[in-house]
Amino acid sequence: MREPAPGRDALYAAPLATQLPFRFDAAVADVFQDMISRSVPGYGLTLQMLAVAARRFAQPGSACVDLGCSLAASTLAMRHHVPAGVHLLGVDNSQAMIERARALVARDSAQAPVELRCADILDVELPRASLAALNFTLQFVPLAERAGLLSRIAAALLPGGALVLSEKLAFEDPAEQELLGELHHGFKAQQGYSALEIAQKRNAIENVLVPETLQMHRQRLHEAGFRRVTVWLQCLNFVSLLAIR
Ligand code: GEK
Repeated sequence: MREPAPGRDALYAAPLATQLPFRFDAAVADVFQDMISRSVPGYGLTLQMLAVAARRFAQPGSACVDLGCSLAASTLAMRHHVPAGVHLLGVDNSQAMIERARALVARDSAQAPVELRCADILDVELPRASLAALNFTLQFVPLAERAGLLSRIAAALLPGGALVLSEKLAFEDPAEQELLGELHHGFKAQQGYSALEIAQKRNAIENVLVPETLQMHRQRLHEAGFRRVTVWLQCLNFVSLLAIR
């Protein structure tokens, strides 16, 4: 198991000769906790809300699943609040993330069993679950695969089970898109990222992270079989939805 280096993200700090598309490789995994905390307004609160969801929705004899688990932050947020008899499954297709996540889970004090699997969430067989987290992951899944994935999650959830879906948003109104994009960059600047870092990261992530509108998410969740869909957190162009089966 590889111990995660709790590094500060400076991956885009120096001018890059060639700009490669963003990948969840070892360099990103090493600084991921810092990167996501300083890039996603409300990220810490989404983790706190997953703990609230675990208390409300996790049922003994079922699983809580964390799809696109990265360093298992959402898994661990749930793990500390599930009742006895719940097991957790975290899935990520980045080997670098899973290696570091295993080390973090090994150091964690909670008791509920955790399995971390290096796999594509589009292929993995989902266990019978009472709570699922897609915390900033659907945005990396090809558009054509998103509806099928949500239907599979809905089918795996017990009646009354819930999905927490957190995403970066796009807006139909160009002025709203521009304003919230600008404010998001303002947030990143306030978190200590330079203008060069913000610009180089934006170029790297373009076409890798593909955001959609809130209306699209709501509609697709209903079509997948969720009977209640509600926004329970939003900060700028980042939203978290609670969808109940
Ligand atoms: C958190 N949820 O800290 N199969 C498996 N994993 C995938 C796939 C896929 N098809 N596509 C992307 N990933 C975490 C944060 S990060 C969000 C999630 C971000 C994985 C990818 O390897 C990465 O680890 C994660 O999804 C997205 O609560 O970086 O903005």
